[in-house]
Amino acid sequence: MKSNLTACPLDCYDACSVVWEDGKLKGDPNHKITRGHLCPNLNAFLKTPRIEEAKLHGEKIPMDRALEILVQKLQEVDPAKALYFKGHGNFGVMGEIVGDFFARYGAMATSGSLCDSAGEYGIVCGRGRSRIMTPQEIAKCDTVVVWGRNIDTTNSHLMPFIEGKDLIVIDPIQTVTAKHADLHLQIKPKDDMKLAILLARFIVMQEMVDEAFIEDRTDNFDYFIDFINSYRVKYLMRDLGISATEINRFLDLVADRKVAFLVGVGVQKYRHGHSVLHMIDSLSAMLGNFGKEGCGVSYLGESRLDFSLPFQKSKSTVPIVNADFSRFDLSFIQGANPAQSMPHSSSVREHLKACGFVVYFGLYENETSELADLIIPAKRFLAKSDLRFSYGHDYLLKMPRLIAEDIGISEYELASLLFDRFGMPALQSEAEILDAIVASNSYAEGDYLRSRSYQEESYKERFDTDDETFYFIDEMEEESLGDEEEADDRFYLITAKAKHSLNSQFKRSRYLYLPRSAGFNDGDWVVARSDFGAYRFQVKNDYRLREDCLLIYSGTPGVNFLTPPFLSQEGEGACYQEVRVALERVDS
Ligand SMILES: Nc1nc2c(c(=O)[nH]1)N[C@H]1C(S)=C(S)[C@@H](COP(=O)(O)OP(=O)(O)OC[C@H]3O[C@@H](n4cnc5c(=O)[nH]c(N)nc54)[C@H](O)[C@@H]3O)O[C@H]1N2
Ligand SMILES: Nc1nc2c(c(=O)[nH]1)N[C@H]1C(S)=C(S)[C@@H](COP(=O)(O)OP(=O)(O)OC[C@H]3O[C@@H](n4cnc5c(=O)[nH]c(N)nc54)[C@H](O)[C@@H]3O)O[C@H]1N2
Ligand code: SF4
Ligand SMILES: [Mo]
Repeated sequence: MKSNLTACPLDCYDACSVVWEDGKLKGDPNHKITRGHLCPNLNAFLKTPRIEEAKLHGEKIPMDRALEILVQKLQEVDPAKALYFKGHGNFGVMGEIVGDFFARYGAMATSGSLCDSAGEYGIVCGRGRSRIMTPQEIAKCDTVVVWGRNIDTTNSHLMPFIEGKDLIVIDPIQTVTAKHADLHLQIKPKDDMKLAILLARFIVMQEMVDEAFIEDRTDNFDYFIDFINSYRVKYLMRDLGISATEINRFLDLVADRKVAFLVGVGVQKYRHGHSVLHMIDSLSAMLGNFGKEGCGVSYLGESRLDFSLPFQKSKSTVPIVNADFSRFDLSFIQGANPAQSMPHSSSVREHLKACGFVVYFGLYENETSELADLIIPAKRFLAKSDLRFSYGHDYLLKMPRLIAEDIGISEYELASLLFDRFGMPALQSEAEILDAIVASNSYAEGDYLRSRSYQEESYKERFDTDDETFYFIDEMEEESLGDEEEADDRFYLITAKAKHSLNSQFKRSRYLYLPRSAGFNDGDWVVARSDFGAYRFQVKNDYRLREDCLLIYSGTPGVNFLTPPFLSQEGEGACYQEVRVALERVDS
């Protein structure tokens, strides 16, 4: 491997290969997927001011002292009353070595995710495992259906792979991709289940079902048919506000074609998020659209499939979505900004204030560092050794230490110190740990490493379920179909990802975006209010929105004051969009 090659450490589908040259981060032109350009987020990385010194209750202290205080606090508290809370501010695997310490120490950790776990649960129900549909495979399709994923913003390196394809976009926002689509179904948020069932009904009526696939590869199709038949076409069409012309156009674009469904987290930020992914998978399966060239459903895939990672995990966990910091005497927060990113911020902040001792281990000052008792600055990825996987492609990327730096401590250094101070066995060296992970399931391709579990046509021979067949969705909790609540003239809240921020890192939006029909001018101030809280925002008009929707980008300060603390029905996911919002005009 070239000595100046590394990878972007950020939580992103693309996992770009990066060249470190003359003190600059540059795209690696030789990487087959990421092809040389970097996005605004990594471009902002070196310019972003970071925490340079440790702090105790807001006062700067030397790092040695901060580490002593950490050790002492850990000795004082009952391990069962300590929480280890990890985010993915840095997507490298070495972050987990700190979790290994906390597992041995006896702390609680978190389960589920703030991100994609509801959807992943639905995929596992149907296919057994969530394999990545790689960009190389996506490139072989005829038609792309982009469903609740904002490719141009969150996954921009995929764009060249779908160039020239017939394109359908299903999104309540007229995204850049939607503007170029052959068909854009601008449905209401949370209506995906209805739409997918409606499309499935038409696929049956128009005799487009792949009978051979159903016979050979699936088991419970009859139950699936009973399930979709329990919803009336007339009702679905009326409620979706969709025309027969639009449905026919959709069917024309997928009939006898190789279809890549590219689904993102947008569709599953609801209680029934697992059912949506299971239903979209079922739609693809009834068309026989798995295990063949260019066919399948791409979601945030299981990046570490079949790799062995030697990190212990805590046996006792609390769901991350509504983890209550106030129940703990010590919370150790690493690579995350829960005071901003978790739903229902008002309670999260109260819980953090009521926690005995909050340690924040991160790169940047943010809402969480403000509430922390002890701040421990992390080292940047350039100054530590690591390895990362991708949830969008099948490469793993080495991130060697490229510079020496005095600021901060690496995850490995911190874990080594804690292992030592708590009398645990000495750690293997960083290089040994990383080499063993690489060796466990990858092969070299020139300067790069790829996963051995990559299958050209995923699920070609078998699905990963117990009996190796695909399992259709055949039931759902009753209230899950969409919004059956009583008439509610409040806005739907969309909280999508922004181009210039990576969750709450880098250049964060401050605005609430509105359709012009809402009657506000750019620069007006409003209080946005939901059943869960309120927050003051400045507004901007956005012509891309439906009349019944508001957009607040996910890193926007205050967005999660509006969102509910619910857990999804399955998968322990967050339900950021299970909410309606009213606006009240206020003076600036
Ligand atoms: N620039 C940038 N890139 C990122 C990130 C970032 O913050 N910034 N974050 C990274 C992370 S952590 C993740 S998980 C991924 C997520 O990336 P994506 O999966 O693309 O997620 P989102 O941007 O949340 O939502 C995608 C789309 O879903 C639409 N949507 C919202 N609600 C619904 C709905 O009910 N139905 C339908 N059909 N569509 C809906 C939104 O309008 C949006 O266009 O992106 C990663 N990449
Ligand atoms: N309303 C709403 N809320 C959302 C979402 C949404 O769509 N809508 N999306 C959710 C999703 S998909 C996700 S993934 C979460 C993300 O939420 P979080 O995991 O909280 O991610 P960030 O807000 O990006 O915070 C990451 C922090 O990691 C720290 N960090 C960066 N690099 C390093 C490092 O090398 N070492 C250490 N120790 N720390 C580091 C930085 O200080 C940064 O502040 O947010 C969720 N929140
Ligand atoms: S954030 Fe994503 S697109 Fe941007 S450089 Fe990193 S991996 Fe590439
Ligand atoms: Mo995420």
